[in-house]
Amino acid sequence: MPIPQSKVFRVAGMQCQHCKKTVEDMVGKLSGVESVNVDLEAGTVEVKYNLEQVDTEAIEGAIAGAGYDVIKGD
Ligand SMILES: [Cu+2]
Repeated sequence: MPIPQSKVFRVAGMQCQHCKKTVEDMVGKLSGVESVNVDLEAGTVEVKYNLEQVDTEAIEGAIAGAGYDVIKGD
């Protein structure tokens, strides 16, 4: 059974629809990611994913690889 998980990442530097699409595409490519939703105004990326296939480090890596900074700390 897949274990569904949802997490909201805070991300700096996303400013327009292009940024939104880039992040959604890059994170969405990871296997195990079910959905990606960028909120430009809030500066957040909500990701629904399967814990058994992908972890937060991989997701953060994809966001960083797209050229944006994940803001750490709760
Ligand atoms: Cu942009």
